[in-house]
Amino acid sequence: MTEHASWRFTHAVSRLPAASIAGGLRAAGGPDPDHRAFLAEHAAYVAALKEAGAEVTVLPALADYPDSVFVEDTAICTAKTAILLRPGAASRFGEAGAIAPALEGLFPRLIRLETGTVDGGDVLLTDRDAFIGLSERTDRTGAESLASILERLGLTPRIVATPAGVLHFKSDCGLIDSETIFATRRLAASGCFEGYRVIEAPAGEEAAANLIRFNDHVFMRSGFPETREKLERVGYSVRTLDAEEAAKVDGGLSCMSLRFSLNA
Ligand code: CIR
Repeated sequence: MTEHASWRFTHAVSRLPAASIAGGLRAAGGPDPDHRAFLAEHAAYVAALKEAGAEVTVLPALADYPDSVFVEDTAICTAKTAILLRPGAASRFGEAGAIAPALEGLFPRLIRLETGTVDGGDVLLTDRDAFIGLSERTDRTGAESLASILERLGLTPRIVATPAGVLHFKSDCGLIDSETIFATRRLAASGCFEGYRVIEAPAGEEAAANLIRFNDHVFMRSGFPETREKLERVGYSVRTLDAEEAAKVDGGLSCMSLRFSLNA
């Protein structure tokens, strides 16, 4: 990919949370998200991306798919090409087909993953590499199939492990610039980020690891002061966003958008 292509973006796609989000998947039980509060969080999220320079397409809510607000899991977006994935949870598989028309309208080319399962939350793109985390949602067949597509698009695939008990690879990490990844200690300790500078999430603030870099800012969840301080100390411009409702159904900031550049 071109320089800074993994965090210099012109566009984003998101989807409004449906009232059915109360039935969203979650590993550990816990309370349902409040739909009204989720809508407010989502509106603030979209506004922040717009402020950071994105043209944002906000798709309508899909009542039939409780987790469909988490659009990241349906596709991988690179310059000029979107790859439609095969989400690993049965209740989410149809979300990819549902988002296809919107992506077809934006991208000159749409490629469909043909085999296995992959959730976009398991894929971290840098300017040169594509980390694909094997997880409960992303199987080896899907990972290898996606790897060969991404290789043809000029990225070096690195199929890696997601720590046990962690939903997605990117639940535990996020890109903060072309050479730097923010990650939990448990993920960083696996050595998977060899060749990159890794900034570790402070102990107790692992839930802040799912952050996103969008143009000039790093967006992270509010409520993690040590993380914020750590990132600001090394010079990043940090913006915090509430994601309490998303977190009730195991979502974070990266999951609520597809981010890409159509000018590359
Ligand atoms: C799920 O379990 O699939 C949703 N409740 C949460 C998905 C979060 N997506 C992401 O981290 N990319």
